[in-house]
Amino acid sequence: MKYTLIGSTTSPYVRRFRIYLKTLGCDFQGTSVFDPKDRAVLKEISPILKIPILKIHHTNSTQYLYESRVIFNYINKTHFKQEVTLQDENFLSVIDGVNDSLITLYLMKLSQMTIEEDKRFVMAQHERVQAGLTFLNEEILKSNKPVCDYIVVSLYCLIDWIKFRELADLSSYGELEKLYQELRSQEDYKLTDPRN
Ligand SMILES: N[C@@H](CCC(=O)N[C@@H](CS)C(=O)NCC(=O)O)C(=O)O
Repeated sequence: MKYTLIGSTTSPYVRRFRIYLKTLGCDFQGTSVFDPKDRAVLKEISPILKIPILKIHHTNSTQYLYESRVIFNYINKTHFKQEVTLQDENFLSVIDGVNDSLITLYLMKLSQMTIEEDKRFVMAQHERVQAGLTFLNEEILKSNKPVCDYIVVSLYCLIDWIKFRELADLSSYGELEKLYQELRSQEDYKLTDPRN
C-alpha cells in the first residue's frame, strides 16, 4: 500500500505521522491551513479542513482518511499491530485534549482575541491544558510511560510544539522535560523540527 501524508511542517499532529509513517515510505504533500489557495484545495478533499489527512493509494482508486486517531488506528491495524493498552488510550486522549486546547488558544491569539480573559470558554482551555500536563507528568513519574511508539512520538511532538510556539510554561513539569531531553537528539525528531 502506498500513502501520501498531507499537512504542514509546523503542525504537531502532522509531525507525529511524518515520524510514525517513515518506515512505510510515505510521501509528504505540504499544505497550509492559513493559505487561501491551499484551503480551497483542502476543502476539495476534506470538509473539516483539518490536517493531517492520509491519502491511501489503492490499486485502482484513492481514498482520504481524516483525524489523527483514525489514521493511527488504521495504520496500526494494517501494519505495526502494536498493543495499545487502556492506559495508552488515556494517554493519547489527554495528549490530544491538551493539543486541541492549545491550538484553540493559538488560533485565538492569531485572530487578535485575548486569551487572558476571564471568560468561561477561555478558562476551560487553560484548565484542560494545566490538568492534562499535570496528569501526563504524574503518570510518567509513576513509571506509567506510554508503551505504544505512536503515543511516545505524540507526546514529544506536543511538548516541542508548546516550546516552539511558547504556549505554556513547562517549568513545573519536570518529568515531561526529562523525557523531552532524552528524546530530542533522535534523528527523526531533528529532521522534523518545526523551526527548520
Ligand atoms: N482532531 C484533529 C485535530 C487536528 C488539528 O487540529 N490540526 C490543526 C493543525 S495542527 C488544523 O488543521 N487546524 C485548522 C483548523 O482548526 O481550522 C486530529 O486529531 O487530526
